[in-house]
Amino acid sequence: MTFIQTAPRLGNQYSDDPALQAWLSHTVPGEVRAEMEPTLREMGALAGGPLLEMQRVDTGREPVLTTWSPWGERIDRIEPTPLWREAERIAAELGLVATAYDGGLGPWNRVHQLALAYLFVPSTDMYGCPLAMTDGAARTLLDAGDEQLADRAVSRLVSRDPTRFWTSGQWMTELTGGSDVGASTTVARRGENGGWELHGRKWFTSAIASPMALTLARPEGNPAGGRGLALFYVETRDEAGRMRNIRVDRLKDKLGTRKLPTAEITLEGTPARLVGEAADGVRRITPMLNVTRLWNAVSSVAYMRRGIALARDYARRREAFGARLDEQPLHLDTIAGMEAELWGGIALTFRVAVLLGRAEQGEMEEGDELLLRLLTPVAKLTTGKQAVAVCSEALECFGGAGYVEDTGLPVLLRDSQVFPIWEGTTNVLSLDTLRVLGSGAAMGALHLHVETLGRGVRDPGLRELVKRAGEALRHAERWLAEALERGRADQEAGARRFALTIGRATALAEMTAIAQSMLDADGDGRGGAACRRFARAGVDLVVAVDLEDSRALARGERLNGQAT
Ligand code: MFK
Repeated sequence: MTFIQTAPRLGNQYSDDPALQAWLSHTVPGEVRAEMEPTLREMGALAGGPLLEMQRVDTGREPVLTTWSPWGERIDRIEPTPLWREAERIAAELGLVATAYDGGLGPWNRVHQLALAYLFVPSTDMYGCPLAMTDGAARTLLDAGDEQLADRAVSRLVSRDPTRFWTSGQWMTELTGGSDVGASTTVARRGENGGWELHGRKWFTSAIASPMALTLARPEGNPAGGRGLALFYVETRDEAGRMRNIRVDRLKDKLGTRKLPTAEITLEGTPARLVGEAADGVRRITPMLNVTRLWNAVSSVAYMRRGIALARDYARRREAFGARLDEQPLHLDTIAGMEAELWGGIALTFRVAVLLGRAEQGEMEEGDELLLRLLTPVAKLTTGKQAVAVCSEALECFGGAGYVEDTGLPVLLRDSQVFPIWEGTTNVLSLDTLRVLGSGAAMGALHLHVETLGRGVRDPGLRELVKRAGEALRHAERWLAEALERGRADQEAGARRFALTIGRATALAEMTAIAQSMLDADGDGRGGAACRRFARAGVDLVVAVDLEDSRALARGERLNGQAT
């Protein structure tokens, strides 16, 4: 009989996940966890069952932009795929945004919400993107203290009723100002009725089908740069469903995230409402940036987890060279390395969720504010890189099948490649990390945090590892001070290695605390195994690099001198 390979299968994505289980069990107080658990279990079953099946059926479908009606009217209608329509309903009903705002768990609401998102996002082909922006818009509008907008928009953004629920877009990127948002050229003018109208071209507008968006524009007469921009609220369609002076020029033909309608649009006098003062737009939109960066980190670890879950299951089903893959040392070694990265990614990312949760409930402890500001970009940039590496490895675990479209595997890698790019590239966020550390106070808060984690670690092997995390942080700090003496260029050139060291060292310290708690609870050494494995892959990445070498290599120019 012809041999047919069994495909990988997924079970309940909550109960089958040792890394998430370990983090929740050893961080969240028991009574709080008991409150969260039923919804996490429900979401885990959905994500590994009916939602996964819907995703399979939706394979290959993409949103459709219809520019003109049959009778010549410009309509710019965007039709999402069936999976995305269903994802929106589920997201509203199960409170994927709302849980952060109306949950009953106080400072743990964020952890609860983002654990739900972690389970949900990989089975919806990145429906986390509109949800991230929706959450970011709610946070931004609440922080702005605009009561009318809170009534009109926030009540919908955080609604659990699918008929009221709105998602929000975030329109920042322009042709001139990609990462450099301050270079944006969209102009805001007063219209005939005295209200603001926006004119300009937005080059990358994700989730363009959303009923509202937050965007930046420069009120006429304002100075150049980010301070001259202002934050605006836009409702995209009028009562009759027509676009409000917004032309959708085309949808982007992207490498991945293809269910997500990302558009180029032209604003042709779009009515808008100013949020706050008519200046300092970049600063005003930073709550949105920070919330979406955290969602990005959560989605990165969620994609890592999905790749591992598939590879792990397949390894049980696949035989080659006379044995199942999960009996073969090198294959086990490969998956173990991926799993250790996941434990580290979860520990780092959910620490940020804990901090944000406390901040939102006004329950911050000393140093929390600095830690939150520092670890948000660090978690985003660290996990973005991890996700691409782990998803790439996951495909390789399937051999040739991982490279074949209708297995549903290649999309994991294509989608994960977005994580290091959008919401601030690795380099932009590394420079942001330098900016945060400018005062020196944030590094002090981080040392204190790692020392506090270390004080609870008693196992000798784990103590060595938490010591190593502390040493990596001190080395990074010394490098920063020395690089500053050598000049700004030296510091900027090393910013990525520096930021990744902060990320990996913090993750390792967090992991040792979980590992100790696991040992104490019932002698389970898996946490320790994850720490050892994670540490072996490298924690301290700071090295001295010659700027002249970089210049010659990057520009392809001749370098006079001898190899040393
Ligand atoms: C699955 C989930 C993923 C969700 C994805 C959603 C899809 C969205 C698709 C997109 O990718 S949207 C576009 C994303 N674009 C970016 O993220 C922009 C990347 N660039 C930066 O982040 C730059 O660092 C920045 C634009 C912020 C630099 O702009 P400026 O004009 O040079 O601003 P400046 O002077 O550095 O900062 C202005 C103020 O904001 C300063 O405060 P002060 O006015 O008090 O001095 C900064 O300290 C402050 N600031 C900047 N970044 C901040 C911040 N404050 C808090 N948090 C931050 N992150």
